[in-house]
Amino acid sequence: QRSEAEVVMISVSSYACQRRTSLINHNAVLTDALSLLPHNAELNEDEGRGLAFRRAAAVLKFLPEPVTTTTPLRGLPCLGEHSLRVIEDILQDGASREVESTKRSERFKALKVLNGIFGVGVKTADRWIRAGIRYLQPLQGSGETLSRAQRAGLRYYDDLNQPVSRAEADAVGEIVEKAAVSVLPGARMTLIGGFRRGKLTGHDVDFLLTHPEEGREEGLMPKVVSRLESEGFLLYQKTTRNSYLESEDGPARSSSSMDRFQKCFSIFKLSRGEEGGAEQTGNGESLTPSGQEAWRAVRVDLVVSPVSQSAFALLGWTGSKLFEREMRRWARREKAMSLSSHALYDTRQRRYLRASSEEEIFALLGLEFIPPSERNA
Ligand code: TTP
Ligand code: MN
Ligand code: MN
Ligand code: MN
Repeated sequence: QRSEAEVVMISVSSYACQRRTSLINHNAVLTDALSLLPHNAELNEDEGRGLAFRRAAAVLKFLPEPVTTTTPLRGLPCLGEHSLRVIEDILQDGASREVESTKRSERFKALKVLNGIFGVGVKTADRWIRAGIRYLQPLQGSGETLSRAQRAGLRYYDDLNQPVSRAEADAVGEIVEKAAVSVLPGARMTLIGGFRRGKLTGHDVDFLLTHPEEGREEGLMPKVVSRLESEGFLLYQKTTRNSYLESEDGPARSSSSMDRFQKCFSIFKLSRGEEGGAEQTGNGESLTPSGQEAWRAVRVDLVVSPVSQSAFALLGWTGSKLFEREMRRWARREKAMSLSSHALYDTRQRRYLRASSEEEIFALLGLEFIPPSERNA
């Protein structure tokens, strides 16, 4: 009979993109605790350490059973001394002193509130905290100059911190698809992000738009956005060129393809109750019979991709973020390739590798295909 340690050690790759991570997490108590620590590490501008905690949590998420002792964990990848100490404390004492004192700290509490504002990143939150701003009320009276995004984030703070349900995601999908097809017949919409991975709730809803004929998708985003705007569905929107690409290390890509890759970060006005119905009351003040407001604000991300890049866009926008990160690490370190949401570049052959499906991309990278529902690392 094999020991527990052996069974576990045989099957755990250090790359999350080689592991099948479903939504069933047998170690949520431990991963919840570990996931607080990256927050803290990143706040102290220690991104490497933050990533280490994320990787450790991802290994625990993958395990087929609840962990009861740290013995079988020794020898697993990504679990460093620090993570093991936190796990051991929780298993022995029911809580980790480090995690509990983090949770109690004023700094952490303030970070959670301020970081929960749409448009506020860790750096801004940190600056505000150092200026003595801890909560929403003081921020509003502080004289800090807020961006348009941050003002919208404050206005819809409660709604945006309320998880989005699958029914709401589908309702938004119907609205977006109708708008896309009406401004560009034949346009295709795909649900991406966490909901494509099977999550039951999300912090937003993400959609990929494309058209089967290359080039027809050009200019689609502004058209969709103004259609949605004229129909009264948008409380906020910011359309940008894809700057995500530029921040990645990789070979320079032709600017023509970059110009076409557009995304829109938006806040939708979604009517309550009759999800699925795309009807808009037009009266923001009206209440439902139960006394709720008749609509709520929902964060929605849209991205438009030319069909030639749509497999890469689909893969890159399905997540999880750690899974994506690990795929790029695998590509770079093990295959000397550069993967982005646009393309796969082989640095030895000095050429781009084409792919028209996610399956092909995994194959080009020498990876076993992992379906979206098992990318929840
Ligand atoms: P998110 O919507 O941030 O995350 P999620 O959908 O996995 O989870 P949640 O329920 O919290 O919304 O990001 C989805 C994917 O989009 C993620 O894999 C990263 C990718 N992405 C980009 O590729 N470029 C971008 O500019 C952004 C914002 C996200
Ligand atoms: Mn499992
Ligand atoms: Mn999302
Ligand atoms: Mn998103």
